[in-house]
Amino acid sequence: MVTYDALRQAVIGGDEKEVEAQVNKALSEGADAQDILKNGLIAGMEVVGQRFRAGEMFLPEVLLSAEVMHKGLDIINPLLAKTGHKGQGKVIMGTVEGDIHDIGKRIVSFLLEGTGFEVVDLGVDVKADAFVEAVEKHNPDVLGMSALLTTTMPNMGKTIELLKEKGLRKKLKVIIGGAPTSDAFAKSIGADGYAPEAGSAVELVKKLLAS
Ligand code: B1M
Repeated sequence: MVTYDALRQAVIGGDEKEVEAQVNKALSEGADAQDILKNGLIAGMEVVGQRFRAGEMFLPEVLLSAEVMHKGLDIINPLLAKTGHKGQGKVIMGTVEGDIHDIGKRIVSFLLEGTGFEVVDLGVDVKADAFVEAVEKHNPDVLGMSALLTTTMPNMGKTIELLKEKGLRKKLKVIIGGAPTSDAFAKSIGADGYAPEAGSAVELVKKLLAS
């Protein structure tokens, strides 16, 4: 059985070479790409998040861990795309205008991709009209918006209002997430749902599309 302790430690320690070596080793031992993502890369980042909240890790270390995690993801991404049963649905993701935090949003995107969703990631600092243009262009099942700043949260509501103005709101589900957001906030702006972390975001998307 493949174990991921060394991979998790390499993510936590921000060791790029070791992350790549451990991902390749797991693959050569027959590990499943989704398993590597969940039990190695994401599990490592979860520890980083806990340590950061506890004041045991500092920002530059968090950023380094996120960077090396993405190096690992780069290796398994083509496999995730192959093994994930594409056709679960299409999701547009982005961090709202004025906000450049993207670590959490990328984790949600990768997890959705790993579960078989097609994800169009618009990146960060995405204006309401850019979200709407992307909805018109890609015709997604779900629009996901992320915000990490209390000052940028209102831009989620702005996007939903613009979708309504353009007559697009009823064509898709809208979900939101990011540390300062909440279920109550999602309801107040007319979103269909809120997820506190990446795993529950995937569950939420599945639930909304099944309903
Ligand atoms: Co900034 N920052 N930051 N920052 N930063 C916070 C958010 C802050 C809480 C730190 C603090 O003061 N304690 C604070 C916000 C305060 C507030 O508004 N209440 C803050 C601030 C103030 C700022 C600046 C204004 C600082 C300055 O310049 N004076 C500035 C703003 C820049 C801007 O956006 N315009 C700024 C800048 C930065 C960096 C660039 C240095 C860097 C971002 C790098 C990057 O993203 N590429 C950064 C970072 C790293 C943080 C902290 C330390 C960590 C955020 C993070 O990545 N967490 C953060 C403090 C903290 O959170 N404790 C902080 C790890 C990540 C895995 O978690 O993003 O929560 P998270 O994502 C989770 C869930 O929230 C959820 O799933 C993810 C995975 O489980 N989720 C979703 C996220 N999006 C989702 C979408 C969904 C569903 C779930 O559906 C669509």
